[in-house]
Amino acid sequence: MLTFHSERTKKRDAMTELDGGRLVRPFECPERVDIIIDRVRATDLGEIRAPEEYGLDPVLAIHDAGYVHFLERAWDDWSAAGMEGEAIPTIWPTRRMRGDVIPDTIAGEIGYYALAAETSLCAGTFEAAQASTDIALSALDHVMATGNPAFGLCRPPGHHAAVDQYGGYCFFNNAAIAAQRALDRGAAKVAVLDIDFHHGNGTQDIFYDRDDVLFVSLHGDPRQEFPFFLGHADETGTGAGRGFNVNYPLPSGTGYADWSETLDEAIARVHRYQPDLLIVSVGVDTFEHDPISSFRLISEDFTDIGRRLRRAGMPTLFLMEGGYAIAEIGINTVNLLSGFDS
Ligand code: SP5
Ligand code: ZN
Repeated sequence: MLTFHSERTKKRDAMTELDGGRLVRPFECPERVDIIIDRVRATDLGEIRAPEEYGLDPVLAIHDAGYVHFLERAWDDWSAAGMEGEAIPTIWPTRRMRGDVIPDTIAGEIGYYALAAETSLCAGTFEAAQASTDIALSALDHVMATGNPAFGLCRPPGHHAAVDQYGGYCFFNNAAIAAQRALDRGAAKVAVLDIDFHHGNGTQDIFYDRDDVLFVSLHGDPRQEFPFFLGHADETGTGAGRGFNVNYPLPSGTGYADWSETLDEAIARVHRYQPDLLIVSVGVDTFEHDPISSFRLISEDFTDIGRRLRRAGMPTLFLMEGGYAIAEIGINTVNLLSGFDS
């Protein structure tokens, strides 16, 4: 299958992630892309193409304009305010405070727009986020034009990003932006199947009251795992969207026997929906050696996931989300894609 890739995604190279009270080099680093693309080449998965540029219109079809323009200027404002490190929020509009007045200085704005503190803002973040979205949209257009599958090697990832919030390494919600474009270009129904280890809180929230996008997610139980405050099984959608949000929280230590049984259930739900397009939010942080996750999938399991997705028989767009076991991220990702192709 075709892969869409851009070196522009590497413009984000943050120095810091807040992890266990220390500032460490981020798990979500530019080498992730190099390792995956090397594996795509080594296995002859298929042609690698550069994305087209789409500008901000498709981003603004999902995200709040104030949020997008905040991300565009945040690093400059932070530096201009004389801060010495990367941009990290220290206060949020949490319970018992007001969330309806946006502060007008950077230290307050960043708390308003961040959903988590691990993700530092730095120079190049906005450009990389735009490149990531261009990759998703180019891959989408290929699937829509040909009916053939495509892989968007997005980075930074997207599924934690909500209408007006970034965090969990995500800025623009690539899967949501692609789903909306598919609908705008004639699809009637789109399904997003999120198999990243973490719940796709942003994607869920964006489509929570809609029936034209079905969101189905398998993930670590939010009672134990990031993002902690969304992703429970009783979140099934509201209004027109009732019944079109499906969460499968799974316990720490889940291995492929239980995970794949749940995947089959998820695929069956997607199948009943009969979407015109399936978008798979691909995370390989379900791998047994992932440094920040707790499932136990092994490299061969990813090949089997690809095969099961192929049997679902739908036009399919794969978009990269998480996966941080640097040594194996290329093998696991390409196993999934080649399992689909086989
Ligand atoms: C896209 C995606 O996979 N985002 C995940 C964001 C998770 N951020 C919180 C990470 C907490 C890591 N704690 C790990 C402890 C090991 N030192
Ligand atoms: Zn993840």
